[in-house]
Amino acid sequence: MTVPFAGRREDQRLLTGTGRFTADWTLPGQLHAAFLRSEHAHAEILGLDASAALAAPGVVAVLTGADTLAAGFHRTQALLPYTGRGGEALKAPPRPALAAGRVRYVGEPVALVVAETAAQARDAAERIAVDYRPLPAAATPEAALAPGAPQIHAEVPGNLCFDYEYGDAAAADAAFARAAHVVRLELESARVVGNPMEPKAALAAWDGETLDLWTGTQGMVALRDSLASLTGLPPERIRVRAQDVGGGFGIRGPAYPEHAALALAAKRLGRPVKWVASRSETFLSDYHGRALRMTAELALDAEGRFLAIRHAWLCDQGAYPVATGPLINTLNPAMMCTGCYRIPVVYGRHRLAVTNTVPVTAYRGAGRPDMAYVIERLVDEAARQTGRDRLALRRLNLIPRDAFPYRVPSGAAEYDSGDYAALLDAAAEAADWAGFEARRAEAAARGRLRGIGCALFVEPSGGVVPRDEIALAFTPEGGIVIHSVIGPSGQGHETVMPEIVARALGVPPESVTLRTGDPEGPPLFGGGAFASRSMLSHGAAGLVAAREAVRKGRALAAEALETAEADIEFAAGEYRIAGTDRRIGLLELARRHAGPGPNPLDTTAALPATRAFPSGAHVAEVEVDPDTGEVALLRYVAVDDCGVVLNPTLLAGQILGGMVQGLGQAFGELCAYDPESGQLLTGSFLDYAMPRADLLREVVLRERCVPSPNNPLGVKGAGEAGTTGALPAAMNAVLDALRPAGVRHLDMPASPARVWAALRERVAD
Ligand code: SMO
Repeated sequence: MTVPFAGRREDQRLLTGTGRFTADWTLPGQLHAAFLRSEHAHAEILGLDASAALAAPGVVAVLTGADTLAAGFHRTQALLPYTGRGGEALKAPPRPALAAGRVRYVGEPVALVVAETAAQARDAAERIAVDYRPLPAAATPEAALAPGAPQIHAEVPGNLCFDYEYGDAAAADAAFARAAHVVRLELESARVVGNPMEPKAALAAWDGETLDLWTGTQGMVALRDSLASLTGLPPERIRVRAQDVGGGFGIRGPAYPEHAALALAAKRLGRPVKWVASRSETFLSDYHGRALRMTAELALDAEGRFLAIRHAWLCDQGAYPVATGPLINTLNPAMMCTGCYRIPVVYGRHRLAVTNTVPVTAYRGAGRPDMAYVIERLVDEAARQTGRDRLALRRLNLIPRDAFPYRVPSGAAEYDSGDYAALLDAAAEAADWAGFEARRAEAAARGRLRGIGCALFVEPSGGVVPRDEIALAFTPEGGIVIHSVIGPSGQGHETVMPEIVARALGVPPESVTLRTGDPEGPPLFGGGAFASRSMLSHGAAGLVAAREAVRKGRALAAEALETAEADIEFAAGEYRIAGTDRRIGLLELARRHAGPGPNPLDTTAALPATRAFPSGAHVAEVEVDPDTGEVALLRYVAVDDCGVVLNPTLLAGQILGGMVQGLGQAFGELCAYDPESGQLLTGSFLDYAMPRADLLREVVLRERCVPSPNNPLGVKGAGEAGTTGALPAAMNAVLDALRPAGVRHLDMPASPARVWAALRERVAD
């Protein structure tokens, strides 16, 4: 039965249970796998006995680190295209597909069992006996960098894998020396778990010499190249396939050791091998996010003007630096290091440490929410310490709208366009900021602590890979297929990509469909759906391709209409001889040229990657119950400049989704390790508080678009803006509520327990 649905094109399939996620793929003769994982944070593997597992019912094979090492699947995956302090490159140790000789975090894959059923594989994995010699572990970056800390990798002396700096240290020292006020904050953006709805899963099969890998991905090429670097397999021998992906968020970007181990098993056994992680396994083995300690200092003159800002970050990379992990802790923050403010001098130093914990990579925002968080908390603190109004202090220091393109003093970025003052005004108005003190008084009469907080941010989107390619294929049935490696995971690309192309071609959107990750399609290069980049990369490439198809059609139309090409004009999907009613539709023209081979209108476009800089002003209003520490988020206003709006429904979905993900971190999510043993303490939803629908009451979303001049669509990106604004807006509101009660400091998450404790340990100054 077909249910009529007027929303996104993909919703018909997803809402009627006919989506195809990784676990839904089944190949003839497929086997099932289970991983045995390390129970130690750091240990030597003295011996491994798989004989009982091999004798268990249904078991076909057991692979260990010896096998993956012999196959050469222990390679260095993470590289940075630039050096840090003292010209030193990132120290990247090899990443084993299965641990050989040593385990470095709880959950690291040690052995792979392949059996006829998944239950048999799981049962047999428990029969593997591993003889471990436990080693001292370093479960925090402070512990890892301390003198005498256990050495986690021979390649990373002192466990410091990268030491990055930007800006001008001497100029910053001078500015701080002559400042009228200096404000300093130490904050944490604690480790979080991505928790996509779809757990990690993969199905590996070999077709001759080529690996087919079905798995959750944010981009077929990105995952392919990452897996190639992990295994040494040539990229052209890997085909990454996916139809539906249940959440990406950054952690479905890079390849995992499980992918490599499954690939090897499938090759050895000559049969497809499938693996689906449990939720507990997802907690223990998906890349984690954030894990940052941040110190920031702001220097102000006597009038409240910002003179300089200094950042010092300590970034936990986990046990292995992963492809995107180091990048997000260096370049992304350096591009945002002065926020929306005209601060002439900056210096930042970010130290990246390896620890005996799950590796950390990009997680929605990838360094952006953290930098926005620390800057906006700092500005609020500066306002409080200098006795200034929070909004007035911001307005005094904003980058004005006529200052674009604006070069960030770190030199890492040039902001394309924006109107930050307008965002702030619109947000303050929509939030009724002016009427807040009356609401605070009314709440106080009820014994409640009410607070309001705002956050302004500007963040990078796009970039990451050199170019993005799109192909348009005109089908014999009279439709158009967009081939892309974009890697959607719920954003609505199947709806918006055809809209972009259809609009440019003047054809009905229903005649255009998006096909991603189609191995039979043309070979394309391009980045995936990360860094809020899909529309300004693939979307804009779609527009370029559509325009090129129109251009190609002119000569064919001239021929069909028996006239000179110069006489042809194109509008509303039709070629016409200027000044006459003789015309032919684009789709009709394509149909006439349909044949067994490619259509002459088929087009491939490559768009060099560009960046844009979305910005926003978010306001949160909260009420705290001082008896329980419970925080109610009463109202949230988000005013965003994401550039040109392509589809308002999808934009709202992106902003809302990002916002809830950020609010999850602000109010509940925390991935905790025992600092001594390195055991993961929050390994299930019983211990790890995900946001629920009742978190949100009233939400107001507005946009104030300033088109980006950097791409043909004028878009700026929206995938991470909600998260970037949510952390600082929410926490500034909570601190505003708690300050009258004497609380000066609070780290995320503002959970009832933490808020309650802070109210009892209030620090007067
Ligand atoms: S955190 Mo993202 O997928 O750049």
